[in-house]
Amino acid sequence: MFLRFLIVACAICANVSGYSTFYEWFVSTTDEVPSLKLVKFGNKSYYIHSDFKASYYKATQFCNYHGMRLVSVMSNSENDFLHKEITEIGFSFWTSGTVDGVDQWTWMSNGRQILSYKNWNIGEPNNWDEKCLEILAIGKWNSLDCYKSRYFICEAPNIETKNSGCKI
Ligand SMILES: [Ca+2]
Repeated sequence: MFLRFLIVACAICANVSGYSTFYEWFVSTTDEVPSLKLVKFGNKSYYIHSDFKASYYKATQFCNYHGMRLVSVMSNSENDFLHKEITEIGFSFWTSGTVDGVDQWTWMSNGRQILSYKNWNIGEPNNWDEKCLEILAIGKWNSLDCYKSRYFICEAPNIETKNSGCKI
């Protein structure tokens, strides 16, 4: 009796919230996983996160939770692409760049030292207490206290479809 009441109540509830049948409501709960809006450039996909600001560490955690990593900017063309994406938003964004104890800046997401391509703003990096790298809305890089709150960019390799390259 109680089970019947529960099913009827759920059916009514589902109807009120926009589902025409209890079955539709029941099935829909399994396929409503929110997905991140990605933009692609080269062999990477990016998530430009501007919903809330976070520290470098929380930004890293967010990207990892979603199967991504905080962005590493490996070339001028990649920096230009990201600059165009963030300039309209008008704020700076965390990257995975950070500095170790011997003043060597490194992209934490891939372990590569920042050597061949750099795009520091004039006078940067400028403060030993600023150990994380943000990309400014103007496209230049700034060293910043890792605990400051900023928007951030996650990246992931493009996923190839299983049958890519197959001829039909
Ligand atoms: Ca700085």
